[in-house]
Amino acid sequence: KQHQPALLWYTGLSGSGKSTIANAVDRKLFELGCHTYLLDGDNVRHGLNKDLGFNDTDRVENIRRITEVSRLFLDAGLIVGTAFISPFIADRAQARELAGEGFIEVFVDTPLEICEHRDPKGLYKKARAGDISHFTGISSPYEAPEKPEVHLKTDEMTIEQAAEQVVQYLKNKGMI
Ligand code: GGZ
Repeated sequence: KQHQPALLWYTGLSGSGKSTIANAVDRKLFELGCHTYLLDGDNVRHGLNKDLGFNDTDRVENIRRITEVSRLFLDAGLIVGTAFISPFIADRAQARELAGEGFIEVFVDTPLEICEHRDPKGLYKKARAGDISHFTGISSPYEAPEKPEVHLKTDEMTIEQAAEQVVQYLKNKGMI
């Protein structure tokens, strides 16, 4: 199937569901015959960016490298997904600028209370106790998108519905 290169830039808090939704979208796109690649903490923070932590400077560098790698995959014609908190508006704006036409900001909008209640890795608990510093939403800021292309209010929908909303956006724009 023919499709345009695109960058699905997921952003949201830790535990918001970015990776889960991005994986569900990836599966749907694969079934539609699209050529995709997903960048997330598992394949980037543990490899290319394992020298980086979570202070502001390191997060900026994390997102800068992810943006550059995404560009390479865009050059190859893929539909790229990136699932990182990417808390700063300026860094997402930079990604938007470098990616051009095909940039799609996907706001995985899960309220902090819900993320903290889920706390799958116990990180919020540790952050509240002061055992993890610079934790997004607790001791480090999250700057929500002002005009995301796709706004997923995850407390009102299933993973399946969220993924379908992203795929529908791509279809409506004639990108797939
Ligand atoms: C936020 C942290 C932190 C701190 C470790 N703040 O839920 P997770 O575990 O799997 O996802 C979080 C992930 C965030 O990495 P990103 O590369 O997406 O962040 S950013 O875009 O801001 O650079 C969380 C874990 O790493 N983690 N310490 N202090 N999340």
